[in-house]
Amino acid sequence: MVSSNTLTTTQFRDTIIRHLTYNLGKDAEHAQVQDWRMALSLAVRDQIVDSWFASTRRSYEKQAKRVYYLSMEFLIGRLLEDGIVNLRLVDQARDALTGLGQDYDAVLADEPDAALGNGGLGRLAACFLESLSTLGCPAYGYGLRYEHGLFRQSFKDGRQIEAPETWLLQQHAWEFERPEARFRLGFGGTVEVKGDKATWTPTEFVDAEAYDTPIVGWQGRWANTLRLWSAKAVDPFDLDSFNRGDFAGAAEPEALARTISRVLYPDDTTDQGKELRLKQEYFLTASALRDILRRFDSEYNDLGLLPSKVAIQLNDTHPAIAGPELVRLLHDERGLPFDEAMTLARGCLSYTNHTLLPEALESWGEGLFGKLLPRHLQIVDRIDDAHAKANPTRKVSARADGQVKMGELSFIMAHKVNGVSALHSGLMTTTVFEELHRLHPDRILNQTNGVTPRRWLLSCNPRLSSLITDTIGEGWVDDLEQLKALEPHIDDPAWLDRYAQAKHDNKADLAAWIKDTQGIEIDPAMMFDVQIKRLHEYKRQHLNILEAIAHWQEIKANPDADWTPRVKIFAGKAAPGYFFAKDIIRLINDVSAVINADADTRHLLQVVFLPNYNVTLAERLIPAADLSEQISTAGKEASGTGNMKFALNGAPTVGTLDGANVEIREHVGAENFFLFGMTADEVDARRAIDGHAAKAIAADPRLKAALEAIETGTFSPEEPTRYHNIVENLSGPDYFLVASDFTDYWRAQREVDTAFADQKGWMRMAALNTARSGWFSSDRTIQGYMDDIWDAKSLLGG
Ligand code: 26Q
Repeated sequence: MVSSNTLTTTQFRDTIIRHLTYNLGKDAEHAQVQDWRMALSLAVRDQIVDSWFASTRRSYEKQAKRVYYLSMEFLIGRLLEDGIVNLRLVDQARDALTGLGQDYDAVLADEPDAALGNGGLGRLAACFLESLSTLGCPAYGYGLRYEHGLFRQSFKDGRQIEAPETWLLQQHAWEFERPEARFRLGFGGTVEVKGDKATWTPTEFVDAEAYDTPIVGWQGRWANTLRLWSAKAVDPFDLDSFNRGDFAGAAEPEALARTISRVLYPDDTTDQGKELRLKQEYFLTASALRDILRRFDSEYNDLGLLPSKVAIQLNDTHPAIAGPELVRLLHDERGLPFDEAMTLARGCLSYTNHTLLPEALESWGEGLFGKLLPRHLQIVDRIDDAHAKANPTRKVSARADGQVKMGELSFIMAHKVNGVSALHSGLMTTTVFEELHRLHPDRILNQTNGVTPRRWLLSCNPRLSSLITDTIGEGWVDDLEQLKALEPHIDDPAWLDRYAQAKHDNKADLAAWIKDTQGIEIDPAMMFDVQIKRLHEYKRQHLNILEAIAHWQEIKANPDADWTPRVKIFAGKAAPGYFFAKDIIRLINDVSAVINADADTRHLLQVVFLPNYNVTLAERLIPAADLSEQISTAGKEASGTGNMKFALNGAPTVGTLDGANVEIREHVGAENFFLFGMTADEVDARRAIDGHAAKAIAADPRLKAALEAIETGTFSPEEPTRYHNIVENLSGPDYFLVASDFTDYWRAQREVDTAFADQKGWMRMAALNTARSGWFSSDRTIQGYMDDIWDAKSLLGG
């Protein structure tokens, strides 16, 4: 086991009791599970605070360059276990709580997920914060303190139902409110320009108040701050209305102001053009920039030093208004010449692109943009003019066709622009940013995503972690490439048995949990085939369920053949307005009901859709997975990060050559990865073929029969037409080429069956996936950003 902190169990228990008594006002006799959870959290937090202060002090002493990570999303999940694991307090915390008569695991499980993000981009930001602290890089995360995170998902008759997420119902143990850190922000109004001097007079104001959460790195050596902004009314209520007896009216300004940080936009691509969203983006960005300049001013009095002291990373274009806003602060408010302001801003800013999907590239109508941010619209034009002057051959601009294009704006205002996998970064140079790349060939670079091994192996998979540490020591926890040292052990049958035992026990735990929560019984000996991610046509959950249907039909036709038993596990949310994605969820649930009820086949094939996918559910599923489904249409998934978590935890991939799958396959070896499907180049050629879907269906009787089963109501007998829309789409336009990739997917899945039937061979493959996934640590990714983009240094050691 990983060794532990020097704090004794007794000391720790006393601290818990002290918090329970004096901070929560509860006596141990009457304390409920949430009281114990709060007391434990505060006791853990105590241990973080000293390191947090020390880190801040050291950053000032060293006059270090700081990194500011601006993101509309931080998909944190739970923090308690993370803190306990990173501070190496696992034994003390468990013993202390047990000694107090409490169930340690139940106390940890009481913490709600902080679901302040939609999916990959938000979870990446959370992994990055943890790695920044582990590496001792001085950094702040800046985001919004949404009152409601991503909606809670349940199913009614197979259909997705959304309910608000209320993670703040109980007090949030980790944050410190900072009433003194408050900025007033304006919207709307008019601009008066006199020569080079512009004065913006907004008409609407709102205050931003900071809440700080310390983020501790491995072994508590360093802790950075996640600073989330909450919107507050300038005046708590309207006294005039109140005095007139209009109590609702009196409360209105307050309610209106607070809408800005009320709820996370539950869409990860398409929900665009909404005024409130632009307000949220400006609110985050403007508050962060004021805070950054305030901190800079407290240390330096030469704005020329900005790029050497401040690195600002834009997590996608959502905070792209940082470009014009920083120029405005430096030029309008601090009086620097415009060109100099622009140069300094660009020296600080860099931008990460997370998608090439055209519908996900943000743009704002100039009417709306100019109404809310009139001065910024003028500055966007001046940025375009300056860029045009410097690059007379250019054809692109940030403002075009009545729109402000946030991708172009971010590119022009950043000194570095990165993609998130090798394939994706390459595609950036040939597709959306082709023209800008020609003008600035040194600006685009790649930083392949990674995941934090503390959460995604050490903490979520204690059985495998213990085996690894027993075998090679604990150095892997912050140097994940050390997993390579496992390779020689994989040939030792006794070692491989232990590896298999860990996987089996994880599967048995998951099966028991599924039985408890869903009432569905699954046998841990079956293959656990898992696809968990947001619902999206390009991610092709419908390809997976079509294969399940075809597989079921084949088993029914040949019940005595040598089938490899498998359970297909799905989880994921659909954006509330994405009706096609919601239909796919319902179809999977309908198929699940029919197939699981079939006594002839259910020992060979089952389908389970688990509701309310979130970080905590991922932590439960990934260690128990045998097979990782990464089956997006090639060229569409920028990177993926779930794919890395599965490989690390010993689930080989069935996947396309898309995003980071390409690099995973290179690292784990082609023989340990089940490849299928068209490449990104082939995809475009295939789409150009007239009737490509119909041709694919005509050529594959299994696909044809599966679609017919859906179309004739096999899974919706009470409403046979329910899925006509899906069938029509897949037989007609089929933009994401489900039909065209089906036959090869089927082939790959049968190869998976054969491989899994040889359990020794399979476990070898699984263990090789673990041993060779070290490169996918977010520590490696962050070191890459520090070296190639931020020019930031670790302050650990020395
Ligand atoms: C935009 C405008 C209005 C409302 C919402 C949005 C919005 C919100 C979230 C647009 C996109 C997102 C999220 C995108 C995302 O999660 N992308 C994923 O990023 C991961 C981390 O780099 C990659 O691994 C995934 O491949 C990519 O899909």
